[in-house]
Amino acid sequence: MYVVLAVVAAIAIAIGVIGAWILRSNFMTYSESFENGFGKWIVDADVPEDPNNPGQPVEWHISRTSNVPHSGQNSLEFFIDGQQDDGTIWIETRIEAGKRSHVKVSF
Ligand SMILES: [Ca+2]
Repeated sequence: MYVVLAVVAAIAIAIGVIGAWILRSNFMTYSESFENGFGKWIVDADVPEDPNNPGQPVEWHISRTSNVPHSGQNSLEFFIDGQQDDGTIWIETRIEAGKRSHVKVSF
């Protein structure tokens, strides 16, 4: 009886370890605290021309700042002049992913 229970327990543990290994291998966490520049991130924008300054885009920037960091000493400040009610600014980076990926972003 004890041998059967031991075998069942060993099989259950093996299934649990293999299952945990498979699930863990499918998850990847990437975080960036911007303590050393922008890390792997690059800045980009799609902004309109400023009608008050023809030929120039509306004022915008994404820069490192020491104001209100979530962690460490630095964070990013996103600014865009919204008076024209248009424009988008962002940071982007490449991530290694499988054929199908579920991405969760938090900030
Ligand atoms: Ca930081």
